Amino acid sequence: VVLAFGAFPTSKSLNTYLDRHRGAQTIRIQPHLVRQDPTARATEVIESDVAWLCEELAESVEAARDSLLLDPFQRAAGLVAAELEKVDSEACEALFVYDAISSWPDPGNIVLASSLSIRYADALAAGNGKLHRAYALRGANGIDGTISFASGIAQAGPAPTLLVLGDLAFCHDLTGLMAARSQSNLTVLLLNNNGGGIFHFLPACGTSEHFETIQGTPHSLNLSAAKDLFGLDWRRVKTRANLMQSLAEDSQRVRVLEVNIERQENFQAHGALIQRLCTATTS
Ligand SMILES: Cc1ncc(C[n+]2csc(CCOP(=O)(O)OP(=O)(O)O)c2C)c(N)n1
Repeated sequence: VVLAFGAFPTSKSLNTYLDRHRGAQTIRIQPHLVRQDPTARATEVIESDVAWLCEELAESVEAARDSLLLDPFQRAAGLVAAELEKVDSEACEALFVYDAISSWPDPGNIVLASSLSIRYADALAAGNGKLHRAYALRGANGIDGTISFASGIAQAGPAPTLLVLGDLAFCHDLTGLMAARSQSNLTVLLLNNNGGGIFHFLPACGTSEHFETIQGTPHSLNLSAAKDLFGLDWRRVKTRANLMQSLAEDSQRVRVLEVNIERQENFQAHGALIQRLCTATTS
């Protein structure tokens, strides 16, 4: 039985997994009856206040620690975490994201931009036992408004806030730095791969001579010029050790840590990393 709460999930891995188990009884629980099931998996829809229903269910359900799902997932997460400790690649954006989130203070906020940032965190940094509040913004279409969003979260309280985003999302909301610049509790991990890194993960990548113009969209801007414009603490981070050093240092201003990895190189290193993690969890 699958209980589905809230909006339709965006995670491709989760959707693929749920599609593989279409035979399962799937009950959607949502506060209204507006259809939220584009792939028609639900066998039933219950209109209810979600928090109230969860509380009521919790009263009548006996918690089982030896869950069929939880245990294998936790075992796999443990194996992945152990393997990640041994990986020393410097060519993989995901590992910079993993390091930053793993070392981020607790309690703290993590803001994940659309595109690869949220996928990296989803793949590698889940369940590290820390009290992190994770935020993501769909915006009007995905990569818009991200810096302003993170600025609002940093302003809402003293907790240290880490924003992870790509260079196009950064450019899209550059003026968000106007509002953000007084937030010394905000750190921006900028994954600058000079364009849309996510498109290298699509099957269409490399099939057309127009790929770079239409999807890669390199801008070749010197983004660190924003340092003077907005009075930022800007550091170019070349290695994962550099990143850890920079994170450990105090900053009185908004801190931007810029990582530069070439898109195709990142794509290949990422594939090798995932392959290695799969092997570690299945062998
Ligand atoms: C406002 C908006 N414009 C365009 C898109 C289409 N889009 C999806 S991902 C992406 C690339 C984003 O590049 P970047 O922010 O640098 O992140 P990366 O892909 O490198 O992780 C684009 C342009 C979108 N989602 N939202």
